[in-house]
Amino acid sequence: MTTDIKSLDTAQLQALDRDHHLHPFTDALLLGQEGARVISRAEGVYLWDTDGNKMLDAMAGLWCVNVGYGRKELAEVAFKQMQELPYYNAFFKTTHAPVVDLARLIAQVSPAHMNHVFFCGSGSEANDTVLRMVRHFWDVKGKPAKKTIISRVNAYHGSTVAGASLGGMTWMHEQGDLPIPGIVHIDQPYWYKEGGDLTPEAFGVKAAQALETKILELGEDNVAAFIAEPIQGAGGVIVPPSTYWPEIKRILDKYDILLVVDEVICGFGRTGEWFGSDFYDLKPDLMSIAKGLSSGYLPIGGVVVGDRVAQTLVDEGGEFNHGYTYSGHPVDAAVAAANIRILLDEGIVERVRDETGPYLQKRWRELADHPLVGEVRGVGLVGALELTNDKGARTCFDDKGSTGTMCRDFCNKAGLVMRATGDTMIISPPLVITHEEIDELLMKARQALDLTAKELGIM
Ligand code: PXG
Repeated sequence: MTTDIKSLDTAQLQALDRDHHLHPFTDALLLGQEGARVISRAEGVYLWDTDGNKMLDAMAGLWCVNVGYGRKELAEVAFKQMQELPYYNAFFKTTHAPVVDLARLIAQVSPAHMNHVFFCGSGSEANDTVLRMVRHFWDVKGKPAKKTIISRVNAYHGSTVAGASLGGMTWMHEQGDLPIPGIVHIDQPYWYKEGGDLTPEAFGVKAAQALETKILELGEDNVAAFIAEPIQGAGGVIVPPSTYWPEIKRILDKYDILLVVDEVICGFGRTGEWFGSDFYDLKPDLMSIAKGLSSGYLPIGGVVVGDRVAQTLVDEGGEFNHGYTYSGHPVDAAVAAANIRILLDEGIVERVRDETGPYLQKRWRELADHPLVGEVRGVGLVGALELTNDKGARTCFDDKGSTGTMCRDFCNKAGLVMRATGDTMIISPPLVITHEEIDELLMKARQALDLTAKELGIM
């Protein structure tokens, strides 16, 4: 127990990890047999493991390291804040400068009509807060029957009980008897897999109209909110057809139902705008935020609240019986504020919009010629590839994702971290990625696709 952990080699760390650490979203038995990859350090867009292998991290950690690794200024801000005020809460009529600073900065970069923030520790907690806040809002409004939240199949909204229930991952619902009551799901706007013979535009309208059908089925007076990611992330970087969001907005305007946009992945520059809500002009009532809020340097999330809901809660809401020990944690808040200032001062969001986003999308689309690739899609610095053995037919492998896993493993061997969701390959690199690093990403991705195709006898 006294051995310095830094003195242990990879095998020793793997053995201790297997014996004492239960990993998230992991088959513990399999991992114990194979041994975890041990990451030791990171800089810019690169990671190193304990065996000295260098990898280009095309996932920005878990979609979160927007300003890249190795930002000493964020470490310094945390160090200073820990010495001055390492912790205090925001309950019982108290506040502190770091949380005030962060709240005003978020209001500054958010859509104009959104000026308040409720803080929490993660994206899941943000969506738990959403559930409680929208129901509280309708209670205050004298419409307590408006409780049901409509979400979408294959959405990801977190892993807490409310987060996983709001999410539409059936394989998550199977563990723990989810979803909880009062949450229903409509189909997703996934043209590649579910669009059938319709054009993307016609399918976009059809997928959106499922919302109206569901509202009419439940009764407008029973529906509190619709929640959605602007672009589904973990579900497979599903970029909706251009007709989808305008039709959703038309429907929500017709009925008195709140729009909650889950910006946990799209927020803080991923699409080349500050929020996916700016990219699609969504004007949400609430936005869930996390990940890029602190670029993952410290855990923090929040709910950005539009003026309509905020004013009601402030003027008529009384006490909101909800909050977390770490709501607005001073060190997290100071680091998140410094992270937003880096995004602002270095013009990173504009660079994604005008330079690196268009360049990545151009180079990424070159992969459409690959025999294994059925579709290439993406926006800004997020992208997906559909792997197929029948190019042009929009079919997928019927193999429970083993082709995707094979391709991901070839990526890792080539020194590239790319994620597989089933047979959909996904990238979401740090927003500071350069043109040269994008070229390296593309070279390695193509190499991994070639090796996968050869292994399958397709090339
Ligand atoms: N909403 C969205 C849109 C997310 O992507 C969450 C909420 C939950 O955030 P927290 O901070 O509670 O994890 C997320 C998180 C994956 C993967 O496999 C994606 C997430 C988390 C874990 C795995 O792509 N996204």
